[in-house]
Amino acid sequence: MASQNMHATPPTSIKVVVAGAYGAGKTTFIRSVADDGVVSTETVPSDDTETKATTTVAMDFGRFAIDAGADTGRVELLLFGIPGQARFDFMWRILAQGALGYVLLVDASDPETWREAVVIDATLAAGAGLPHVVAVNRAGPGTDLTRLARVLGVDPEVPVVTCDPRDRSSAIEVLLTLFLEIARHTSLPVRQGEDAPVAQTGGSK
Ligand SMILES: Nc1nc2c(ncn2[C@@H]2O[C@H](COP(=O)(O)OP(=O)(O)OP(=O)(O)O)[C@@H](O)[C@H]2O)c(=O)[nH]1
Ligand SMILES: [Mg+2]
Repeated sequence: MASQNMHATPPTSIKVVVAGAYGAGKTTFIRSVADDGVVSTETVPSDDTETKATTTVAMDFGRFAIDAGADTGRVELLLFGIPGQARFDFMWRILAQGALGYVLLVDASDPETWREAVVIDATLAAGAGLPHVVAVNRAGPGTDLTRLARVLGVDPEVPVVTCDPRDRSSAIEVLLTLFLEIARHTSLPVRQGEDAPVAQTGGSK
């Protein structure tokens, strides 16, 4: 006998990249938001000048499911986090292959990292206008998002939002914004209002 789910829409999987300079919070972001287990490649930095206990040396991986409404159904974002250190920049291009969008995490409190963020942004967008969102963390009362976007050379059409990667609901907001950007650039039918996309597993873990 045929299964009741035989005609259910199969989940759509979309590859997205979580990018940003060294220490921007990429691994933290994916760990906060991933629905189940996360694959990480954390190692103690070999260089004493590094400021964190561990750094990503290859990639992070996690999944995040979205209920995209009646027309599109369930969409699974496959999240690939890049290593921030420039010596692993060959991984940026490898991880970007087949991606439909990316989050660029930018640390508002550390202008020394902004140049690197611009380099990563250019590498991922590759001139093709890949949909993306700029997520600004460690923002303070004096953080001016419009000015920061201008300093980074971000296209005025690209959403720039604040984010705390340690907070699941904050990270979810960023991914839903990215998903709407991807839908806008593709043929995915996504509605606004009551049928707008939401996280499939809720806002907190
Ligand atoms: N206070 C504060 N801490 C933050 C914020 N975002 C990230 N952090 C912290 O900053 C650190 C970032 O570390 P990771 O998540 O390893 O950063 P990463 O971008 O993956 O680093 P690499 O892979 O080494 O490039 C973590 O300890 C986070 O808890 C923020 O908005 N506020
Ligand atoms: Mg990392």
